[in-house]
Amino acid sequence: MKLVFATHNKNKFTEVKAMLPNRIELLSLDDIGCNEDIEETADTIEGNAILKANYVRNNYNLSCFADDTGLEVQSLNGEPGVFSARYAGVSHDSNANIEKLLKNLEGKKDRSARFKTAIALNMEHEEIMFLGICEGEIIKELRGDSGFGYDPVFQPKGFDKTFAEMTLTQKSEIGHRGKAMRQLIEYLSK
Ligand code: ITT
Repeated sequence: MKLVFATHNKNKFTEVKAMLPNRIELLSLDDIGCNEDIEETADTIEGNAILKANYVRNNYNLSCFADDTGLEVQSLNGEPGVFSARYAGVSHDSNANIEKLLKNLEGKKDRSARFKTAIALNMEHEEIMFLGICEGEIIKELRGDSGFGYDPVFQPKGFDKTFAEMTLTQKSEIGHRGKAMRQLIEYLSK
């Protein structure tokens, strides 16, 4: 079975590919010749996942899924949320995003946060959404150099390591993307 994963984020692609059984051949946007930046104009994480999956389905007529992920920080009213990639203004500058996040949390007692992943699957006659949430907190300094994005400052609940201090397998076992992906895999195996 061939399935396109509609992402330009190579770290996400690596995480997802490592979880999928061999019988699913995962294609990247590069593999199908899609170099466009798919616009994320929805105001929810779920909405943006649907936009990305629909874009590939409508333009390339291929079965596809897309992941949209956001970091929701309790004491910042759910920010950066849907703006996680461009929190500091420049899209995908993780260092600037983390710097802004730590600054906005200065002096706040409540540092609880959660990652939320929405995976939208779009196959012929089937459009389904899978959600994965991982609760945790934002620590005060950066720790670890694995992973990507906000991983160096996110410590999942019940662990004393950040995601950036974990292996890919550990992160996937407890993380938001892993939770959503396992539902997708179960659905595809039916
Ligand atoms: P695509 O839209 O091409 O999939 P993206 O990087 O724009 O890639 P998102 O909009 O879903 O992906 O993600 C928003 C940002 O949230 C992303 O740029 C990262 O900084 C951060 N992020 C997403 N997943 C993460 C994870 O597992 N760990 C840490 N940060 C993550």
